[in-house]
Amino acid sequence: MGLENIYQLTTSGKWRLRLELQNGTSGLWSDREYDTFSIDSEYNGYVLRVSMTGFGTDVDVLNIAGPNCHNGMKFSASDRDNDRYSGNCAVTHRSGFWFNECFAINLNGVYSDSFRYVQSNDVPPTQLLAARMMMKRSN
Ligand SMILES: [Ca+2]
Repeated sequence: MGLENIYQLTTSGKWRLRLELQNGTSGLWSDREYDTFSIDSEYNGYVLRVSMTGFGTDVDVLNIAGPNCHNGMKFSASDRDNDRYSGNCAVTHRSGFWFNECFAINLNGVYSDSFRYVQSNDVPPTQLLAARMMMKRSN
């Protein structure tokens, strides 16, 4: 589903976002759910807005504290540098995403390369085998 479609859908009602991630080493799936999910218009750079309440078993990977936080960032692509990095994260990591400087997770990343996420700021990134993003209207 494209960004414009997500924007159009999330302009009305309240939407949830569910992420399912398959660990590239163990093959195990983990998931997390955001209570709210929307993106802004193209004019506003399709800014990502998510919020999560309560505690999951994994870190809030889209809203991790520090320079890798995705929440509130515009979407960047190879021809549209909206990140806070001096270069272009989308070029460096060969994918479009809501990059900051650059990412805690890269759901559009290149397999066995930039398709990975951080579980904690203290440990090396985890490679991903597969990932799903699902959205659901909650009211
Ligand atoms: Ca940049």
